Amino acid sequence: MSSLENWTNVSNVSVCADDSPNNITWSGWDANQRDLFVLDHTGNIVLHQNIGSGLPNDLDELIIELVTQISDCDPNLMCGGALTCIDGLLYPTTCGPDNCDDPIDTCSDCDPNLICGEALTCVDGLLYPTTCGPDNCDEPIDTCSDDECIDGEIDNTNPCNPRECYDGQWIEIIIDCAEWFGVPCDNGIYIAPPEGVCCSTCELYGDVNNDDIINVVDIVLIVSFILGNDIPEDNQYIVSDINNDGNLNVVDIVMLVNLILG
Ligand SMILES: [Ca+2]
Ligand SMILES: [Ca+2]
Repeated sequence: MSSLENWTNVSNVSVCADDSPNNITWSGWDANQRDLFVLDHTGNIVLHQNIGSGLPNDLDELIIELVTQISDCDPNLMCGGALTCIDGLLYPTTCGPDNCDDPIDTCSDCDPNLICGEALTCVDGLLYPTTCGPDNCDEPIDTCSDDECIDGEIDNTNPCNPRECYDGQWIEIIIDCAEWFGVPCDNGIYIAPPEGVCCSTCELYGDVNNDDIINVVDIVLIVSFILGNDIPEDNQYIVSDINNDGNLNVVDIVMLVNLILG
């Protein structure tokens, strides 16, 4: 081959020459004069085009794409021989993909032998049955939201188990209600709490206006319920039905009068 300078414009560009008369590459690649070949970094031909009428418009993009395909791994790294799990892929050395190793299997980073607490734990939107979460190879049992909060915030969604935010974490507040501990409601009945309140309240039979006193005001109210002049609230009906027979009538008035007279 002579006059290679003609091809490199007397610069230091690398050139490979196809020895004549065999021209093995020329023949093997089915080349013609002014054919452009582009190879990727593994030697595969990715473009073969005659450029007698100019370079292809997308040549820049093709070259950039090919460059990004070149891995930055180093096959000469010194690596241990241990199987290594990285991003769900199993590699034969401790270097993993940094050593240009190809993965030999899929894998999991978790360790089923970890010692974990039993609390439900939210990790990345998934709920796990132990404090280790996925590190323990636990399968998620539900979705969840990572529970962060602002200090001082109150969550009263469950009034019997309200939560207050302290140090960015929800702290549960334990509510104890008298009824749950068998505290008797003498001469009265536990009335279910309104929405947003945990504990039932002990209300006296006959104390229709719930002022802790049984007197003529309560009699007037019961009479007005019986006559239909007023409609009792649910809890008023319960404490007005003094004999607890499900009806409001003169019997309840008589009993209330007896309660007042002692
Ligand atoms: Ca009263
Ligand atoms: Ca009654």
